[in-house]
Amino acid sequence: MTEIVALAPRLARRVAAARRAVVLTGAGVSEESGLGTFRGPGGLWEEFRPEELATPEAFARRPRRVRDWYAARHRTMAAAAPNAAHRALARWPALFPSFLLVTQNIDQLHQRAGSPEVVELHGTLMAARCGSCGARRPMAELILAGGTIEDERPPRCSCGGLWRPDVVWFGEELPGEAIDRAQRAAASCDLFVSAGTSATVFPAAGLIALARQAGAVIIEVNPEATAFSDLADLRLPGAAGTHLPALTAAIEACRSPG
Ligand code: BV8
Ligand code: ZN
Repeated sequence: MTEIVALAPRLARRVAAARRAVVLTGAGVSEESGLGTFRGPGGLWEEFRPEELATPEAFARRPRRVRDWYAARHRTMAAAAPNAAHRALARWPALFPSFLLVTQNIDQLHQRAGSPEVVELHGTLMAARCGSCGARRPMAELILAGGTIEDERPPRCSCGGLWRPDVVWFGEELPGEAIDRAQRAAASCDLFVSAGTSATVFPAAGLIALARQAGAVIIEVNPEATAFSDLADLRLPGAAGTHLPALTAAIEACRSPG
């Protein structure tokens, strides 16, 4: 049974009038697909600290350990299926004249749920990249080419560079085109939804304040409060797989003519 989100009349009017919507997602929207979050209980980083593994220094120091961590995450991501949250957001391009889906996730579950266009701020684990020449290849291929377990040296590109996951590590710049596009959209939107993110990693989390400064309606979908919860006009305190389909139905209802 789809839970109903009852939008207060004033909010419903603003949502009905919205023309430029932006949604920012984090690990929480993939949690119901069986993928761990980073900072929640049992999160990916409970046993590891981000500095240990998701940094260029960690990869330089212990390439095999970093590569094995990503190979394990790749296996679970490739086996995961999109959930109701991903499927609901795939309906949003039809709801607004202008819509941008921005994700911090690297699992490509939005694309697999049918979202036609996704801005991936932190890259994707479905691809590997040469750290020197920027060549790309499917991550699955790289894992298969992995080499012996004793081999600490990760596979090298024909140019001599090291193959690595095509993700953005801490201390690395985000892809310029991705973050510029996301910041421009957040700074000019009239509806911004933050779903399944602890809003602790920048510059991604900064998008929420940009939307607020633009005067957008801010909706947060998260069972926990975050540092940005007080900016939200509406907090939906629960799972994205429940609240996003309900919010989508509520928006479809208040935008359909008649
Ligand atoms: C940058 C890819 C410029 C890899 C990730 C020192 C040196 C350098 C930079 C910094 C520094 N100190 C601070 C910084 C900035 C740093 C940063 O923000 N650090 C934080 C920790 C303070 N940022 C950077 O380094 C960025 N680059 O700034 O470049 C620069 C360059 C050089 C020098 C200076 C500056 C790069 C950041 C990108 C890092 N890469 N991922 C990988 O995935 O392995 S970030 C990582 O965290 C994940 O990708 C994830 O996307 C991201 C955010 O996490 P969330 O998605 O929010 O997940 P989380 O678990 O935290 O939260 C889940 C939420 O879901 C929870 O709130 C939970 O309640 C909720 N939830 C749970 N279940 C559900 C749910 N919600 C809904 N439904 C459910 N069912
Ligand atoms: Zn190369």
